Amino acid sequence: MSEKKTITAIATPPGDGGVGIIRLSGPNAVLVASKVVLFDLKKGDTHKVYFTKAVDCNGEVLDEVLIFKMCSPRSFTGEDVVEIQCHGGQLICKKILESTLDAGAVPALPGEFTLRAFMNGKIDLAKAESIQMLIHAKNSSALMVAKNQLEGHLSEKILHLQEQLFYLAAVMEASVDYPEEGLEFLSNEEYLDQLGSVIKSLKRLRDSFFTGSTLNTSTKLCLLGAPNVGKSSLLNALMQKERAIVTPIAGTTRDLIEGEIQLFGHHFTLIDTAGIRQTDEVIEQEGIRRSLSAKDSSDLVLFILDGSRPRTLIETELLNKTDPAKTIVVTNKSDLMHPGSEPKGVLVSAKNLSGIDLLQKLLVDWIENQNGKLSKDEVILVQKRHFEAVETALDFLDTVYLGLEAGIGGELLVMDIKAAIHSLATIIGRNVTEEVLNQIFSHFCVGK
Ligand SMILES: Nc1nc2c(ncn2[C@@H]2O[C@H](COP(=O)(O)OP(=O)(O)OP(=O)(O)O)[C@@H](O)[C@H]2O)c(=O)[nH]1
Ligand SMILES: [Mg+2]
Repeated sequence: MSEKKTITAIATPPGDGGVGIIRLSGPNAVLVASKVVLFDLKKGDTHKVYFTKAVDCNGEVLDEVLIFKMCSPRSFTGEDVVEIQCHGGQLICKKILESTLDAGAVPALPGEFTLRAFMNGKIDLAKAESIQMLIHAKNSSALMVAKNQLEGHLSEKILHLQEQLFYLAAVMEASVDYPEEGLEFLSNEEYLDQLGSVIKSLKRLRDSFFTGSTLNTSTKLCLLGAPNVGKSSLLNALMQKERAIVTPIAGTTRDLIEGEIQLFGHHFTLIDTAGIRQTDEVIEQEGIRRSLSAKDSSDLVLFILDGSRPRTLIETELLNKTDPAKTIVVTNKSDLMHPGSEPKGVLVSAKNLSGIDLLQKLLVDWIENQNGKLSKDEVILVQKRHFEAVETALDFLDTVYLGLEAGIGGELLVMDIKAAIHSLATIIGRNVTEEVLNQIFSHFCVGK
């Protein structure tokens, strides 16, 4: 990824919308943009917006646009940046993009704008990664953690731990350099005490990765039950659209049907399944096999009973086999309640939508109980790369701790402290190889 060239990309997502943004960054951003609009941007002020028209390489007008110039270093990338805001049609964005290419810019690679921001010292690596997380956050907890990371909380924590380790390394080195002075800068106990506290903080951070790694995932929610109980109707009610076919015929759904919903900041993947019953029909048998497999691979099961009739033996058996920790029982068709139906769990009617809000609340409560509520400025590890760096640092520091306990001199241990500092530095982007950088930024979208 060359830093000399001026890069260009559509920064807004594909699809039609109110506005589309074409973003340029690099030494010739202003020059290129001036060729693409009917306005001499070189004469325009920095951080000001101008209204003009975009043209193609033949001078043909493409659209009315707003153009925004941000001169280096006061821009996201630290380079000269120009953003062209046009109307948000896919085709018009593409035409203006082509025009910037004709005028001398080159297409940006995925994540290249953020890579440049990192290279130019505008953001550290942990912050760059948080931008990616922010864009792809599936729920409010993931969004909150990404925001904390973007604000630099993780970087600050790492820097603080590094400072403590630098101090210990410096004192150890000083004791080695001036042994004849007989100076004891820190007693062995003090070393152990200070190192122990760094190790404890790092272990807490490492352990947070379990929460962090599952934070941005969608919860797989399987709708299970006998045929005709209203699984597909409930899926449609939760999705607020006619996603699955609903008929009065038992055995309507044959295959798994998925749909995505967001509930109070939590993302769910709903899976409608074929109703479970004894059958000789081959297609239905396969459908039921898939239903049971979906049940096993889901995070949570909505076990649906039919309130308009008594429960069957098969239903009772199946219910007894479900794990109560990952099951919410729902009695549907509450509008047709049968006196012998033994309603269980939450009562809903997919038909008149009663009880759906209560069910939604139970789903959200279940997730929040699983994750544990994150406090507002909680620093947790989300990226595997960060987790591995902390693990490596801990390995070195554990060696140092054991060494100190065994009475080994600081001169033999200082190298391990430095190795731990080095490993932590990779989180914020010092000492990372180009290969690692390319790996990180290749996951970004073009235009970011
Ligand atoms: N009165 C009433 N009817 C309902 C309710 N929910 C579903 N139904 C009806 O019950 C029948 C079966 O509904 P589906 O949603 O197809 O049931 P299913 O569990 O997906 O059935 P299979 O796909 O065959 O396993 C349809 O006629 C629905 O209109 C409800 O809450 N009240
Ligand atoms: Mg169905």
